[in-house]
Amino acid sequence: MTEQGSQRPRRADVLTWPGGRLDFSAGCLVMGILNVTPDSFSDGGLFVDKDRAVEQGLRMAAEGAAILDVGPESTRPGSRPVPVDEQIRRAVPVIEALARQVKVPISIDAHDVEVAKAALDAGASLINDITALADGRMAEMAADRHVRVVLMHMQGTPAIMQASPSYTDVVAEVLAFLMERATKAQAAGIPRERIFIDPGIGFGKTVEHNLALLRNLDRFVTTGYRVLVGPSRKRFIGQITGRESPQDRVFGTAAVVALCVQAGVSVVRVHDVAAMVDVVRMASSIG
Ligand code: HH2
Repeated sequence: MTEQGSQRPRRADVLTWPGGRLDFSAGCLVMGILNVTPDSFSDGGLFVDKDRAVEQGLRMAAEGAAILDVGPESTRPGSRPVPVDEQIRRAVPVIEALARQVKVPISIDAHDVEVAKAALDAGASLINDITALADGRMAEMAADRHVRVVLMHMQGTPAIMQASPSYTDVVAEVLAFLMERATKAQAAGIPRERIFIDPGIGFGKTVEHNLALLRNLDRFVTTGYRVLVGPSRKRFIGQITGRESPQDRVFGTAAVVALCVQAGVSVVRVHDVAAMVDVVRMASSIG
């Protein structure tokens, strides 16, 4: 183990609950992205059809995804909110079908309580909230339902977040925000081991902000909370590599994923599951 590794907090290797488990004993887990939207920045329109979405979920589970993250609303820069009914209409049938057919836990990418509730009723067991439980009712509901939550940092809202992101010290500010929200979540009754923190790559951040956060992931990991990072195919990778099309950013994503593993991140959220499972395995084996 590296010197940095030996300073990492000790946590239970396996999270279990009735009907589900996440085993972190081999290191980092891969969360597969399943956007059931017409307009997501990378896979928009590919999985609006329920059968195609379910097929993609099954494929990602077979490729080694440990969690499937179903997203019924694009939050790409400039995007607008989608009505709750429409989000439920998009997500619930897919979650119901997948919950019957896969063992891996399903997560709902939602910040509306009604959407999250409908998804949990359909079989999801994790809430991925890009607003870090901004709506207090979400925290209460997550506590009542004994589910796991991802708290993500975002500056502004998707509609305006990339207009002029600004921080004095991006790492300290993002970390302080996440610690405050994690403390609030615990006060609402969500135990510490069920909370994941996420610096929110690309959410109100310039390329430099994203790189500073990625360079300092150890500061997030040493908080003792499990860390989730979502770099997959994002614009900062395109800006650095010159790859215009998100589909051409897989190697760039792989580099980020390898460094996430080295930093002790618990979950990487990605589109290219088979490729990133290999990357995680290799990087974990090296240490
Ligand atoms: N990124 C996106 C959406 N949800 N959730 C977490 N926890 N972390 C992230 O980095 C994250 C997220 C944006 O990516 P994507 O889902 O591929 O695109 P879109 O928002 O256009 O659907």
